[in-house]
Formats: sequence, C-alpha cells, structure tokens
Amino acid sequence: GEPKMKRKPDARLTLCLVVCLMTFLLMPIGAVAGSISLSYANFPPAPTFPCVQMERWKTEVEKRTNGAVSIKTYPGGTLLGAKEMMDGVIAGQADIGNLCMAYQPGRFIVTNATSLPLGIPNARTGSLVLWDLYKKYQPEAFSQVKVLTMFTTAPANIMSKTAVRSLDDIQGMDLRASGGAAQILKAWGANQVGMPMSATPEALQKGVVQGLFSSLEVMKDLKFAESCKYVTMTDTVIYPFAVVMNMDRWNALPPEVQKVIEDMGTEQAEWTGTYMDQHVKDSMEWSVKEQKVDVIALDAATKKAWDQKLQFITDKWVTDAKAKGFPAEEIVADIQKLTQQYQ
Ligand code: 3IO
Repeated sequence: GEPKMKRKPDARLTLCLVVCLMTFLLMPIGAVAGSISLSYANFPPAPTFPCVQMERWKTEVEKRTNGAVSIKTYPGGTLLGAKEMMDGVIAGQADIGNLCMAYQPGRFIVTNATSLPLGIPNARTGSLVLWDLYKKYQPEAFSQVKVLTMFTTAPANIMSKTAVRSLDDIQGMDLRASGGAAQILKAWGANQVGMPMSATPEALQKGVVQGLFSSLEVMKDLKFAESCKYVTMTDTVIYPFAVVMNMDRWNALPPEVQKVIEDMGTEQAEWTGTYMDQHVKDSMEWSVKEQKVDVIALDAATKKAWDQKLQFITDKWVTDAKAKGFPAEEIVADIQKLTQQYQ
C-alpha cells in the first residue's frame, strides 16, 4: 500500500490549504487573528452560572469576530473580587467585569428595583425585564462604562442546615443574603448576614451562617446541598447582574467588533436566563436524589403571611427613590408591565 498511503496526506494538505485560504478571504479587513486581546474578570468560582455565561460569551464573540478578538477569562476573583468589580473596570484593571448589583444596593438604584418583591417568576423573564429597564433609563450609575449585557438569577429560596417551616423557625436564624434579598430576610425576622456569594462556602463551613437565601442552582454548583439539607420554597426575589466594559477599551474597538458585541446584548441576557432556569431544575433533582435534601413547600395560608410581611418594602423604596430624584413609580410600573410581557 505505499502509493495509497502517499495520496492520503496530499489530499488532506490540499483540503487544509483551501480551507485556510477561504477562511482568510472571508475574514473582514483588519481582522488579524487574536490581534485584540481582552481580559474578563468574574468573582465566583468557575462552575457557577456567572462564569458559565462568561465562557459562552467568550466563545461566541471569538467565533463571530473570526478570531479577531481573543478573551482571557478570570473566574474565582483572581483578577477582581465581588465588590471591586465596577471600580476595577472603570480603572482598567480588567477590560470587562461581571458584577452582582445587589452587593452595592445604594449605587445601582434603578436596576436594583428589579429585586423588589414584584413577582418576577424566573430568570429568563427577569433577565429580559432588567435589560429593557436598563436600556430605557440608561442610569447615571453606568455612565463611566459600556454595559454589554445584564441578567438575573432565578427567584431566591431558603437553603438551611435546619428546617424552616414557619415564621417562628426563621426568627433570629443567621442567614446570608445581599441587597434586596437581605431586606426580605430581615422582614421575616431572620438575622441577615451580608456577604457576596463567593464568601458563602467558607461562612457555611465555619458556622458563621446557618444557611443562605439565593437561587437554588448553587445547591449543586457550590455543593451547598452537602451541608444545607433543607430548602424552603419562597420564590421571592431575583438578584440582578451586569457585565460592564472599560470605556476607553470599548471606544478603541473597531466598529465591526462593537457591532458583534452590541448585537449580542439581548441574546446573552436571554441565554443566561434560560440556562439558569434549567440549571435550577437540574440542581434540585440532584440535591433531592443524591443529597437527600428535603424540599419544604409553604401552604397557602403560610405563604400569604410571609408575603404580607414584605408589602412595605416596595412602598418604602418608592419613597426613598423619589426623594433621590428617580421616577420611582414609573420604574415599578415598568417592571410589572415588562414582567407580564415576557412571562
Ligand atoms: C450568585 C452569585 C454568584 C454565583 C452564583 C450565584 N447564584 C446566585 C447568585 C446571586 C448572588 O449574587 C448572591 O449573592 O446570592
């Protein structure tokens, strides 16, 4: 088989050359592979949803710019931590950063209104509502950066080491939450402990907190099901996130690259919400099956009593936000209207 053996590599080489040539000819002018390199910082560990969406965005941007842009991702707070994300991106310590707006409640007033108890039912709806709200109000809080996309978690529930079946059970319990969700824990009588998600595994392990209030995909992604054997279903509020880019780095991008990235804003919000909603289901299936987690549903009367405790929160937010000059009632009405539209 000598002659046969020889023909094979030749054919392959020809094919390779043709493909390379075609790829080169199809590349937009100026698109030299990897000529633009961007860093992307993220605060939680790699298996969590903010990092999964980051990797998806990286892959898509690299593909859609034909390799002109290459993105180096930094999960786990290795480039910027949870609370330094916004200022770090403004200062150019990272080109792009993903932040949870709940960690700075007073800084992102308009967008954090999505974490009022207004009944956003899932992450897909929440993400599309938040992104529309951002585009409509273009809040001053983001004037120093380019916002690439926004998304939310699924609604928060209580994950705890001991069972929470009633308001009595939750009184004085040390539970971790941030931002809008923190106020809700307080309203129910828990001892709310504030910290970013990235600090929570250690706090649970050391016994600083007895549980947390967040979306349930972390039961699997951060293995909380190993210590929190109870989940109380409250489906109360979402946590809002933003992906922001350093303004000078954005302005320096070629227009065709800017277009690829801008065209992905809504798509990435929806992709992340959809991923989150599915992943919550997967996480809870695993938690119940493999980790023997007990899922507690509140009966109608109990749920009503819990919800009643939250009624003052939106009214208080409206009063405070109005005093600061925001069109607070309009913002709340928009969130409600958009929620209806997308759900
Ligand atoms: C979150 C933050 C980082 C990684 C996974 C996460 N799942 C839900 C959140 C929401 C949040 O920021 C928080 O602190 O509960």
